[in-house]
Amino acid sequence: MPERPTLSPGSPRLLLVDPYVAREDPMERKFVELYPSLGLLTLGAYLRGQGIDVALTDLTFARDARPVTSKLREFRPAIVGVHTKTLTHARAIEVAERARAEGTFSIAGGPDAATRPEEYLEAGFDAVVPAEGEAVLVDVARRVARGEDVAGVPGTVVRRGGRLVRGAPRPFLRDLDSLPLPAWDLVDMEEYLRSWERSTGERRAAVLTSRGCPFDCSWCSKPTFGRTFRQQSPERVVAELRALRDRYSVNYVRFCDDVFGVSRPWIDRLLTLLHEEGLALKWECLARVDLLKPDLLRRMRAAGLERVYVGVESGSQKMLDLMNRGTRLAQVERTADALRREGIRQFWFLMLGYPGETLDDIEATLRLFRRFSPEEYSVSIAVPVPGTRFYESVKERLSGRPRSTRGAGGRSLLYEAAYPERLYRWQQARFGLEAALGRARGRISPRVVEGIGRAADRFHEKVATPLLTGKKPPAQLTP
Ligand code: B12
Ligand code: SF4
Repeated sequence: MPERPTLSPGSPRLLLVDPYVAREDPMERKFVELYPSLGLLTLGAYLRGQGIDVALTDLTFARDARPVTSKLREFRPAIVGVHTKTLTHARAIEVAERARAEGTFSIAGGPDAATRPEEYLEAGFDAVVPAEGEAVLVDVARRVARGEDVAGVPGTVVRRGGRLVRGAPRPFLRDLDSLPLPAWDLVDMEEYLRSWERSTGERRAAVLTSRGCPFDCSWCSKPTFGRTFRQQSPERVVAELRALRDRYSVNYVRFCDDVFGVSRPWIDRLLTLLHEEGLALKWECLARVDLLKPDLLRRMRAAGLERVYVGVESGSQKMLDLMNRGTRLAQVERTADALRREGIRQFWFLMLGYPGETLDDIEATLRLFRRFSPEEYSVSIAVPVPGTRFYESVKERLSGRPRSTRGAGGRSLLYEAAYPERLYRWQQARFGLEAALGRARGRISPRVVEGIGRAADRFHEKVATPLLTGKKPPAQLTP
């Protein structure tokens, strides 16, 4: 088991909470994607290393937030730290209310609170950390335990007299290798691993090798780490993989980096180490088509790579340029071909409704999709997230706000785009049909598949498009 530092009887106590309740999430019932929050596990390990007594209440497998109150009464922390995502906004607020009822100071961190700290403060949190949490949480925990005010502490936002008081920004941690291994023992790892074993036969865990992303896509929200990019050494990554295998018999890893393998020398070294260590892990990652060169993919496959998530986004070069993706269609084609050749599953992310997109651009995306038939995909409707250039370009035309990044975001139109929402929903259905036809190829006659495809295209052109676009002329929106 991991080493725990000895804590003095007077050590400040801090309770971390993950307010995500999987059974409340309809998507979770369909696609099992359960991993403990790496943010919280890393915070927990770091806080312990600084002499703070930490516990974690993880609601993932719970029915509701009641375990928070029991833990507050049993553990008596000075401070409750809550991880936030848009999806879990309401539950996070409920945790703050439960903390208040027990007289405990509450602090929110993570991507959602970072984007809208004032809402979390108004709803009852005592403080918000809108960035990297390690150093600031240690500072706040010590001050709260000593009964000091935290207003103005670097890295925090609080409310005083109806106004926001922001502390100066804190510098990011320079050396990610200095972070301890995630404190997996703070959650019930066996429950996560069993749930993966039941659905896939594998014992899966998530690993993060870097923080941030050096690219600059116009719609991407990077509330916590901004445009910074830091990575662990390949040696440190292998140490974490070895620990997961030895302690938890993990045999499949999801690398959760925003973009995996940004630096070629780094990934080359990691692949060499994986080979030398003989860890025999299977793995998956999210990467960019411009980085996945065919020779690299061959090496990655040999080192256990099973599946890659790629942000293809659009089949129109004009749209890729408007999104500032920095990728070329030729790179998409080269990568999709190489993935197929190497037998690596590909999951494509596609986006509809970005400003400037016409029906022709959507057709180009559908043609690309048809040509390569990725094994898995997701087609979302562009969501203007506050803080992005996309949001700035459409903020005068908002028609809703992302309440849940799953429910509203990506599935509903939240700004006045070129076409009505029903047109985008119909287009999503066309991708669904295309995927089904792709799967049917090889099982039913190609002539039948082609015939259904042609009939669907005719219906789209003659009936659906005129009906769904109505008479409204496309809005002239450019980012
Ligand atoms: C890995 C990952 C996943 C994995 C694993 C999630 C997990 N359980 O850890 C999977 C694939 C399962 C996943 C699923 C989803 N994800 Co996700 N995911 C990520 C990703 C790429 C990395 C998360 C991570 O580990 N970061 C590294 C750690 C170290 O950072 P961190 O968690 O932010 O924590 C740091 C700070 O935020 C802060 N902090 C965090 N919590 C707290 C608490 C306190 C008290 C304090 C003081 C500080 C603090 O300190 C931490 C350490 O410095 C991020 C993008 C990103 N770069 O963050 C998206 C991201 C978090 N995911 C996102 C989304 C939308 C989702 C889904 C809803 C996707 C979907 N539509 O299905 C689901 C939600 C599932 C869930 N259980 O909540 C969004 C969240 C946006 C939002 N505002 O809510 C992000 C930001 C991506 C994006 N830009 O859109 N995700
Ligand atoms: S979408 Fe991906 S590659 Fe683009 S800026 Fe965001 S994290 Fe980086």
